[in-house]
Amino acid sequence: MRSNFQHLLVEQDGAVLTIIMNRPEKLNAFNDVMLQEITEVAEAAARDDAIRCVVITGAGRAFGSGQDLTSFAPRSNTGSPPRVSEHLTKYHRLVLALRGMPKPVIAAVQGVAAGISCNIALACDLRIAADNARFIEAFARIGLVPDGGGGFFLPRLVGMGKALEMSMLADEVSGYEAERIGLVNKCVPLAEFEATTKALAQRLARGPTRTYALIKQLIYTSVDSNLETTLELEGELQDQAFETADHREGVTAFLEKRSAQFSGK
Ligand code: LHQ
Repeated sequence: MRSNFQHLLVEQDGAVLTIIMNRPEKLNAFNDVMLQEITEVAEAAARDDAIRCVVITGAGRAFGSGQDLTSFAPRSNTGSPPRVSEHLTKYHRLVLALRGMPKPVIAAVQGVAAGISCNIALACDLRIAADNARFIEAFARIGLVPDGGGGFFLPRLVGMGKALEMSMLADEVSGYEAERIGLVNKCVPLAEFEATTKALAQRLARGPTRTYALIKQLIYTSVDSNLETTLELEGELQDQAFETADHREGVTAFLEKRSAQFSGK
């Protein structure tokens, strides 16, 4: 994986890869270069067995402020409107890379997460917020519908009523409120944010990585499926999990009354 990026900082600490969106003067708004770079890194991380957990976060005082509105603006004069749906397919590639990543992905959100940046956080498996976090489904403020998978993730995380409220009113949701409604897994004081994120990422990176990939498949398939189909899938996935070295290690460790040392295999 290359290490030189225009709008990203990428750091590897053991088996944890941290991707830092880095346009702080624009609150990490997505332009084409940053979107292309983060997608490239996410896809490379998915293929790299040495990486067992991915963290996505923002530089400076924000997670991200959504699409850079200076680089993708509506045309006010005559002429054909910009094909926003074509532009969105680039975001969809990132969303699919995060959901399909065969290892855990954490969004670490401090400061504002607005518009499509908020929804990229929702595409991750787990979310940690600092107590200065501000989640804004800002789309309706500029006459748009939630994109970047927001229409899918929001009602599944917070229920239909809150999803409609957040999308229509586009009001800020604080970190602690986000924790209360299930939008994030945990909100912590800003002073503890980095250490909490690191501890969770390192813990996940020591876990049974292949099984985590199967868990993602099971949970994400189930929300769009019925009980019978999910039970069938559960059997197929458990067959695979049962064959992993980490399953054998987990059982052996239990029987030997010691902690399991998972290899991710
Ligand atoms: C920005 C941005 C930004 C450029 C702050 N762009 N510069 C849409 C269209 C097309 C295709 C694809 O999909 C989308 C999806 C979307 O993401 S739609 C939603 C787009 N985002 C927004 O509508 C949010 C716009 N930003 C804001 O409302 C505020 O900046 C928030 C609430 C995020 C933060 O407010 P403050 O903390 O008060 O910061 P600020 O407004 O002072 O921003 C700091 C700087 O960042 C400022 O630049 P300046 O040169 O004046 O210091 C802003 O202009 C710039 N910035 N967001 N999206």
